[in-house]
Amino acid sequence: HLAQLPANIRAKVNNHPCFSEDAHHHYARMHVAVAPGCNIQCNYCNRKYDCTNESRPGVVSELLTPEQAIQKVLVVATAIPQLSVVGIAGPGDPLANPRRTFATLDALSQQAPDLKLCISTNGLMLPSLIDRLCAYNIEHVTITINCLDPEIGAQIYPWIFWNHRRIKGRDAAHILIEQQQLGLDMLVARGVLVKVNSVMIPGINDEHLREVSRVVKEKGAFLHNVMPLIAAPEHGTVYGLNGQRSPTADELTALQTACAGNMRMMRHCRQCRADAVGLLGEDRNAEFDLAAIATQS
Ligand code: CLF
Ligand code: SF4
Repeated sequence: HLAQLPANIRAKVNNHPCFSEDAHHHYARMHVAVAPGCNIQCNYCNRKYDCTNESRPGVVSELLTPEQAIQKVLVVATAIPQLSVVGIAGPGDPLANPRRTFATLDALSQQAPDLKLCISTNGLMLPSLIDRLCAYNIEHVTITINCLDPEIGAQIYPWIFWNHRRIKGRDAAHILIEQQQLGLDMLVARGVLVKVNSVMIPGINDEHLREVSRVVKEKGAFLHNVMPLIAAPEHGTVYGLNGQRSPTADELTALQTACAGNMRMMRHCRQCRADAVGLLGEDRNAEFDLAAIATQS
């Protein structure tokens, strides 16, 4: 199916393991966990752990400074020649940590210009930071969009932090949704390939996600990745504690198949840690701990 894409798009996805299912057998990605803070609260997230917009809950990644991140990337790039993408996906939201995120992107674009840069965000700060982001020649951005309706959003997001204030409930969801949709439009207008991640939450947004898929496709998103909510009491999330169930594998597949009639769906996501290293589904991070990097660089 890659062959059916226009040449300029094909060139952007053919070595990105998440944006192309074919590429994930041959190309590796690494995440640098430089972004600790977050500007919203999701009911499926416990902030002691990695951002659950991409990661499985209950996972703790070691935070790196931008300087440590660059050192690590240079070491990994030598050790894993298939490395094609460096992503920032947590442990919080990259755009809620602009100083650390942009320092990392800046250094990477200078010191590792052959690696693609990728970020995954909740989208709240996308419109205001898009020009800074696009200055680094970013071709791939993921926005986690769980709903278009503030009534549904209020059941997923208890609050956001916006213009130095905490905003709650429906108003919070309204602002978040607006910024996500605006950010999507702005990225598409700049030629950035956008993947939309959605967390499937039974009884809350499961039916609604078909509409989300249809709308983001219409707006020009390239790929939709519906991920299952993983909720267990021991993760300490609101959903985990209040008994919210996860979808079954069959329910997830049925929704992905329903959306696939219209939209290009990702089905090979591995819900990676914020410090994952290697091919999707393998994690070689332990080979590259900070002590090992310090001796090699
Ligand atoms: Fe990382 Fe995400 Fe970029 Fe990929 S992961 S920031 S788009 S380079 Fe990929 Fe991992 Fe799924 Fe994410 S398999 S969790 S979709
Ligand atoms: Fe957690 Fe990520 Fe949601 Fe922030 S955006 S609350 S880190 S899942």
